Amino acid sequence: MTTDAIVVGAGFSGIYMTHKLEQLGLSVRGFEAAETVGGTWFWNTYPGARCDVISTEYAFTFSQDLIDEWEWTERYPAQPEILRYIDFVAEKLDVKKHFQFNVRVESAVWDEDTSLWTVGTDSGEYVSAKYLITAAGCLSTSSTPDFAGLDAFEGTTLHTAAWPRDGVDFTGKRVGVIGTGSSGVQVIPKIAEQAAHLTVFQRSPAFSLDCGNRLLTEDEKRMFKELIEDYKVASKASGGGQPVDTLEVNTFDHSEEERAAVFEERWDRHRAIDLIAAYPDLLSNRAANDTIAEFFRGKIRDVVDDPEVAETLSPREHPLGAKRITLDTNYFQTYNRDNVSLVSVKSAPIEGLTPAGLKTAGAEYPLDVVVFATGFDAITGPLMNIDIRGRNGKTLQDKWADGPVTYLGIAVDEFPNLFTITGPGSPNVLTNMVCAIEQHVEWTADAVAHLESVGARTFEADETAAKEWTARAVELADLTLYPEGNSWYTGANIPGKPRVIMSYVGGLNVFRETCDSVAADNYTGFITS
Ligand code: N01
Repeated sequence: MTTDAIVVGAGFSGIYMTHKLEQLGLSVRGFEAAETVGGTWFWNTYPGARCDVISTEYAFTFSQDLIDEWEWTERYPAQPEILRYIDFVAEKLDVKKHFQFNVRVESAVWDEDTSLWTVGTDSGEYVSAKYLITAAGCLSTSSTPDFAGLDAFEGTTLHTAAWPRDGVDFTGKRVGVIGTGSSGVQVIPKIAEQAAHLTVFQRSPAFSLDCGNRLLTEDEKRMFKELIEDYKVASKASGGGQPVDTLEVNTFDHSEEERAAVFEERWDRHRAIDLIAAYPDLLSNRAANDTIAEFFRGKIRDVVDDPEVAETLSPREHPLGAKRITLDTNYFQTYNRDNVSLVSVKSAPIEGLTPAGLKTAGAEYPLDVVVFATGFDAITGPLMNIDIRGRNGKTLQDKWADGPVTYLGIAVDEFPNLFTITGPGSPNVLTNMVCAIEQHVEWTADAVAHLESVGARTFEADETAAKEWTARAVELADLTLYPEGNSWYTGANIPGKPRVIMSYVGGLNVFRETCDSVAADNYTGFITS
């Protein structure tokens, strides 16, 4: 069977991309591994799962109907509400009909003679298309460390990114949570409320911000809609896809007292970007960063009763923001509970699971349940897990063996007519994802419209353009503190993964202008035939 375009994934990107292709009059087939739309927000149903972007800003802006007809309830939306929103959008755009659900794409092979991609699925179907668009998400391939004894453990193991849909009852259980990133800090307080005892195994402490979540007021909801045009302009002009008021002075232009007042006022805004972007040099000057890092550590000491525990919870290695700042509700307070203990596995790493629990280099912990909050093979994982073969049978795995190389994060040389929405080398996760998705989807739709209008068969990134774009992204990242964080931003969380920043740090606004000028300049850096 042949269709004009195949879309992989039915999260935010997949449903919008499908809508845009349909508007162009193209035939589209979509494949989604889950039973319905939602992407990452379908799978991450662990208790406490909540977005770290304010609800009103974590929504599409391209359609006035969508804006008018949806109302958020909380300032930071919980997973069920976001999933309802994505479902609402998919219904409204009427795109579900293009998707096959419960079907995973396993392979995609480019045919030189026909200039078509043939996609193979786990249901045994093969479908060919002129355009292959991956909307597979940045955080959709979960990662579980390859611990010894995983199979021998007689209790239950869970991963936050593959949570049982009917929930888990921890009452009376001895639970261990491994990982203190965004997922860990959200799930830990919730499990602590139920479990007989919770042991948190922490390798690196997190800089975490109390999200101060609350219901949106009627005024806030009304004002956001009334000022939507201003918001659109401001978010498009911003580097992070969220308007932010960065001061016009650097950190050390302010006295210690002035800085403290700035940080304190922004802490109360409960919005991470307001803190990390308070001064322009916080993410590029380690000494400046140390001032805000120490402010965050002070907040931990204010909350945690036991000074030793507070110190163990205090990040000292990575700069604030080099790993994602986590957003929490009662995270640090949880360590004041009698039924919670913290184990640092930094110097005494986890050796593995035993039939009765977990063993570190220092001790053994009897457990009934082990929760992996150990994150994702991010950004490249979802693409590399598909056997994608471009010209001359070249696999994406080979192509990216030393790290991903893309042009604008959307195209890979030797892989014609492949568009990777929010792929490596685009601003993706360093921005408000929904904004980044809108930009990438709209740019892709315009490119496809152009190709159709000129009757092109193939569209491919030029090798030099891709290499130069990727080198530029690395150069820009090297001017920042991002490379100092051992995180999924750089692939450092996955053993053996090439260590390279996978996001364009130059800002979504600059990126948008670059993409627009590439298009205006007759798609410079692309080879069209
Ligand atoms: O994953 P992570 P996540 N032994 O990679 C630890 C988004 N998200 O699922 O830091 C012991 O951040 C690891 O330790 P270390 C958000 O973008 C958003 O929490 O590598 N520990 C770390 O503590 C986020 O950034 C929201 O030393 C091990 C943890 O596991 C992204 O998803 C909510 C280990 C993994 O943290 C990923 O977050 C949830 C080992 N062998 C997720 N291996 C919101 O919107 C790993 N760890 C709020």
